[in-house]
Amino acid sequence: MKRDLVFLVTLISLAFLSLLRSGYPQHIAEESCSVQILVPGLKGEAGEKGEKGAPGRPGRVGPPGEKGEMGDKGQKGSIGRHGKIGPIGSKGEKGDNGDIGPPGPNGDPAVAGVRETDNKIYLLVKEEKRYKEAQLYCHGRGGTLGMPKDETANNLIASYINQAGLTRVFIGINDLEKEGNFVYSDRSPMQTFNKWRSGEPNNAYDEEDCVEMVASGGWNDVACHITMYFVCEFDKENV
Ligand code: GN1
Ligand code: CA
Ligand code: CA
Repeated sequence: MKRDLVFLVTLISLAFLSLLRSGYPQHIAEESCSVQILVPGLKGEAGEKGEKGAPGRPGRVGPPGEKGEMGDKGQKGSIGRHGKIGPIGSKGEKGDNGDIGPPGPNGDPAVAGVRETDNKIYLLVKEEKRYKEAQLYCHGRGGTLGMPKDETANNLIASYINQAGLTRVFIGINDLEKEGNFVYSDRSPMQTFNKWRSGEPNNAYDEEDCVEMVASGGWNDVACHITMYFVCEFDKENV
C-alpha cells in the first residue's frame, strides 16, 4: 500500500517537473511528452548493525507496591503546645462550714443601752450635737428629743444620765418660736408640770432658747448653738 502511494507521488512529481521545464501550459501540445514509469528495485541485503542508540525516556509510573512490614518504633517527640481551654466543669458539692471567726467589734459606743416605761423608750446618745442636729438625729430614727411631761419620766431620764456619769443633756423643750413661751419638741405646750431650776429660765445673754437637764433632774435654758449629749424618746407604738 505504502509503496503504491510512493509510486503515485513520484508519477505526479515527474509530470509536474516536465510541465515546469516546458514553460506555460499552452506549449504542452507543441512538445512531445514522455512519461517514465519508475518501478521499485529488489530489496537490498541487510546493512550492518547500527551503533547503540541514546537511552530512551523514563517509563510511566508503575502501580503502588504491596505494604511492607512494620518498621521499628520511632523516638518519643518533644512536648507539644498547650491545648485550648476546655469547657467549665459542673458545680462542685458544698464544702464544710469554716471555723468560727473572731468576735466582732463592739456596738456603737455612742449608744449606752436604753431605758423604758410601759409606753416609751429613752435612748441616751453620747455624741455632742447642737440642739437642732440632736433633734434631727432623733427624728431620723422615728423619735423626738426626750420630753419629760411628768415626775416619773423626769426621774427616769435623770437617773439615766447619772448612771452614764453625765452632768447635762439636751431635752426636747424650747422657746424658739416665741420668747418665753416654752413648748415640747412635739409642739405640745408646757403644762403645769415643770422642773425649772431656781432662777430659770433666764434667757441669759438674751440667747437661751433651748433646754438642758442637769444631773439633779432640774431644767435650765441654754443657747441652742452649744453642743452636748442628748436623750431621744420613742413611742413603743411606733417602734
Ligand atoms: C450659766 O455662763 P453663766 O454662768 O452666766 C448658764 C445659764 C444659766 C446660768 C445660771 C451656757 O450662765 O444658762 O442660766 O449659768 N449658761 C450656760 O447661773 O450653761
Ligand atoms: Ca429664750
Ligand atoms: Ca439659763
